[in-house]
Amino acid sequence: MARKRLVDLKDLVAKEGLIAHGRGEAFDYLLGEATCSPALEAIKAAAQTIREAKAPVISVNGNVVALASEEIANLSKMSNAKVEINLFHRTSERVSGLFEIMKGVGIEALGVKVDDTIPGLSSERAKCCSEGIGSADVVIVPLEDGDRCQALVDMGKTVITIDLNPLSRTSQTAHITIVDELTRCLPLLINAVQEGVGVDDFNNKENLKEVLGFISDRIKN
Ligand code: PTJ
Repeated sequence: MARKRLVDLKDLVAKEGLIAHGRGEAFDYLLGEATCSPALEAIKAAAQTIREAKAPVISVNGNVVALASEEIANLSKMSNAKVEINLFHRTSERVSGLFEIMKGVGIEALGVKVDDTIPGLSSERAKCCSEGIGSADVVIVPLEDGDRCQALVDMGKTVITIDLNPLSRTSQTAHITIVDELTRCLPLLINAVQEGVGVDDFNNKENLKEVLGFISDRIKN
């Protein structure tokens, strides 16, 4: 299903996005194509952080819109988070196509007219909006690349990511990493925000170790 959505929107998904998707699928097989218990803990921590945020922003790229525009819209509405289109392979056609898809699910996304930059990034992905990522305190960046995640952390943002690879630089750099498939995880995250769940204590490095332990146990058994 997820693959079908990507192929249907192939003009709006970067070629590299299809490669990224394949990488994700490989890790999803290792996870048993199910949400593992460390991911459930990370979802609770993310929900709490999103609820407590003053200016949360969901940063979306081509893959995220293609796979999960409706779920992103629901999360945005549930949490009052703005949605900003922020692309690695930025073209005006891709930005306006993705903007229209988000509009179709009731979201007026930022990112069409950019007036700010993410310091430390040389490429197009540095372009952002001052009323969005530029002034956000919490940024949710699913399927992110490592450099941009690091740059957001360096800006002082609290960064939440969703990434099937627990070893990716993004997973290792974010404050909260949900190691789960995007479309499987978002409904759980939306419920967690709605129900007000949280955690007493969350340590991302320890959580990632637990995910690796989970994968290792699955492979051995
Ligand atoms: O749309 P653009 O131009 O901004 O391009 C976006 C790409 C895909 C190029 C950009 O996000 C990228 O390069 O991503 P990476 O560095 O390949 O990282 C994507 C991460 O997401 C990888 O660690 C994958 O394992 C993971 N991933 C892929 N599909 C999913 C996923 N994680 C969760 N759910 C998925 N469906």
